[in-house]
Parts: sequence; structure tokens; C-alpha cells
Amino acid sequence: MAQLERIVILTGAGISAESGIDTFRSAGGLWEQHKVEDVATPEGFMRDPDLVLGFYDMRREALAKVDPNPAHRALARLESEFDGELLLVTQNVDDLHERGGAKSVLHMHGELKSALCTACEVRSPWDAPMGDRPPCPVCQAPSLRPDVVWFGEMPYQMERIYASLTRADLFVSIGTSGAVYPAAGFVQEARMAGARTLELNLEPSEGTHFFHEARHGPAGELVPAWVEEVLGS
Ligand code: BJW
Repeated sequence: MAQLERIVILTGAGISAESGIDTFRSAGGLWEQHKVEDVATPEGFMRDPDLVLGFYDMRREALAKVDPNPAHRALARLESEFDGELLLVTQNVDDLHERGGAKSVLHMHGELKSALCTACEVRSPWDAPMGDRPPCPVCQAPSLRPDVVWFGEMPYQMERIYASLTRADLFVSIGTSGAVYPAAGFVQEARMAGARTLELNLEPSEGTHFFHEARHGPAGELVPAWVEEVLGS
């Protein structure tokens, strides 16, 4: 294997599934329990803020009851032991990468434990319900919303992500269906720039054919084995 110097890793809901967090598009997943246009769009929030705030309050509460799994911990080990540049990008709004030991995680779809004030636009750490319209810690307006990226909104830090993708030697996609853009397009971006591309997912994703290599199985098994390979080589 050629010397690996720069890795970009993208994770999705599948990496947290074995911790007990529902994915979105699996049978029985979040989009079967809730209508996506009602709870994950700015229009849905304007129509029925109580419904949306309740949905995210429920998920924030559920997060407190789960723990990181071996896949999160293996990526944290890779981050600390890999002798090159590593960018860990997650679409997940949970904090299991951080609780698994990762120090630097780019949450492109925001975070459950962050609030965005629609009045002053400041993002603040947040670990309480929002349904009762608490004041913004900065401007005191009762105008907080979950600091998450809904359909039609721009994900966070896209410039930084694309810059890393164009320099990467290896792009690895873990536990994501490849159904949501722009994340679903990262594999093509990285590949066009010359990176090797690897998918680790329970089953073939929608974009599985774009990858040089795909391994299918639970992240809790595939990810620690892959990390071992990278660090051992
Ligand atoms: C396991 C496992 C185990 C299970 N082990 N694996 C038409 C064409 C193309 C694009 C568009 C279009 N119309 C509209 C768009 C754009 C739109 C979009 O992509 N729509 C699609 C529906 C087509 N995208 C947007 O609007 C985005 N913004 C945007 O595009 O801005 C403009 C822009 C332009 C140019 C550059 C950049 C930007 C915003 C998207 C926001 C997505 N938001 C959500 C909600 C976030 C908050 C929350 O959590 O509630 O993000 S939706 C939801 O989907 C969430 C996730 O992060 C995201 C991806 O889901 P993920 O993680 O892939 O989960 P699943 O459930 O889909 O898949 C899980 C996978 O794990 C499965 O494959 C399982 O098999 C696997 N798995 N167990 C390993 N144990």
C-alpha cells in the first residue's frame, strides 16, 4: 500500500446504530416514525415549531441514555495514533464520536447539544429542552431552534471539507446511505482528485458503485478491523 498521509472520513447514522440510536431510512427508522418535511425542513419548523422542538427534545433526551460503540472508539484511536492528517466529518448530530474519545469532529449537519438563536444567530452549547421556549443565553430572546441543518439549508464548513477532499489520499464513508447531498457527493469529489475510496456500511449504499472498495457488515466490527489495518501497515 502507498504511504497514507491524508485521510478524510465521513460518518452517518449507521455508525451510531449499534449504540441504540435510530437511523433515518432503515425499516422502522426515524423517517418512518415522522414525516421528514414536518420535522427536518425550515418550512416544517415555521408551520409547527412545537412539533419540531419536541422531536429534537426527545432525541436529545435519548442521547443521554446511550454510549459510544467500538466503531466510535476505533476512529478516536486512529485520530490519536495516525501519523498524518485526518479529518473526521460526521453527518450525525449526536456526540458519540466525542464521547468515544475523538478530539476534533466536524459536524456538518449540526449538533443536538447546540442551540441556534434565530434572533441574534449565535450558536450556544445547549443540553436542555427547547419546547418551553427558553431565552437565548446571548440575547435573551425566546427564539432558539435546534442547531441542525435541515433540507434546503447549507451544511456547515463545506469549504474546509472540500479543501480536505481535494488533498486526500483516502476517503472512507462509514454508515451512511448516500441518499443526502452534498455528503453523498464526497466520494466522487475525492475520487476525481485522485483519492482511493472505501465504503464501510451494513449494506451497499446508494452510491456504492462510486467506491474503489466496499466492505459490508456492522460498523462495530468493520471499523475496528480497518483501523487496525491502517495503523499496522
Ligand atoms: C449501518 C449499521 C451498522 C445501519 N453498521 N452501517 C435532488 C438531487 C440532489 C440533491 C437534492 C435534490 N433535491 C434536494 C436536494 C438537496 C438535499 C438532498 O440531498 N435531498 C435528497 C433527499 C435528494 N440536501 C440538502 O438540502 C442539504 N443542503 C444543501 O444541499 O444545500 C445546498 C448546497 C449546495 C452546494 C453545496 C453544498 C450545499 C441539507 C441536507 C440536510 C440533511 N439533514 C438531515 C437532518 C439533520 C438533523 C437531524 O439529525 O435531524 O441529516 S436529514 C438526515 O439524513 C440527517 C442525516 O445526517 C442525513 C443522512 O442520513 P444517513 O446518516 O446516511 O442515515 P440513513 O438512515 O440514510 O443511512 C444509514 C446507513 O447506515 C444505511 O445505509 C444502513 O444500511 C447503514 N447502517 N446500521 C454500519 N450497524
